[in-house]
Amino acid sequence: MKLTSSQIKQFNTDGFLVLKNFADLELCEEILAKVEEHLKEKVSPIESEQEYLQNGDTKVTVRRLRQVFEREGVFKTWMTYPKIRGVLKTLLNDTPVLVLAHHNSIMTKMPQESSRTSWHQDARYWHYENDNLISIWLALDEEYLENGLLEFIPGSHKMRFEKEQFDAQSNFIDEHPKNKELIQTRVHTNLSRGDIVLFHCKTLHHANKNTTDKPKISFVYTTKGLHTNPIKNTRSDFEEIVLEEK
Ligand SMILES: O=C(O)CCC(=O)C(=O)O
Repeated sequence: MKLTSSQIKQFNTDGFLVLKNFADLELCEEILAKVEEHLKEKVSPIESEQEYLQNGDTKVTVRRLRQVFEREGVFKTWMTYPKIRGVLKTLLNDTPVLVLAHHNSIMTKMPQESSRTSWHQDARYWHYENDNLISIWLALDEEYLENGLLEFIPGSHKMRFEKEQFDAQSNFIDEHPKNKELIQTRVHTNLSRGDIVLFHCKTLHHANKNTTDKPKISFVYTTKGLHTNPIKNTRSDFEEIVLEEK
């Protein structure tokens, strides 16, 4: 698939781009069926809500199924989807490479038990020579504000911030006077099954908790340009897969 010049401009200006009806619906359904199995058995590695909140609770509510690439053929099929390769090549201006160290995951928001994800830039814990990294978010069902849809701050991937605007976990502080006005510029687009959002690793985004009675399940993975090297001996220095155009 080829992006239009206005889509390319939109990504470069805003730091994210929504592509509606992108993924095959049958594939989404197959992914969902497998996800349900992994969630039921809490197949590791996972990130739990309790460890994320560091609240000492011994209960385990899955927040994220991690390292999913090798788990199921349909997960691999999505992460190597031929239709997306040209899109990523255009936006990265380089050959896309799958980064298995980060966002190689299924993200969940369980009713009642999910947490809010504060404003942040994904690059906060990543270690690369530059910022040419894009994540791909796939909605596996309806996503809207009440069940924890992602919201973005347009243009934030190009902004410079002071250290004091972030807390100790590198979350962009809601109540900081310098942040409040910017946060008001946030935008969202409701998503349906098969829609994707491509977002730059420095675009500020957040998501509320799920206040509905149905789980929200999404797939998220990260890619980088071939010439964007991880810093040696960091978490980012991990397995990668080159996505040649098909
Ligand atoms: O669904 C969410 O809570 C947001 C996830 C997110 O922003 C992330 O994984 O970087």
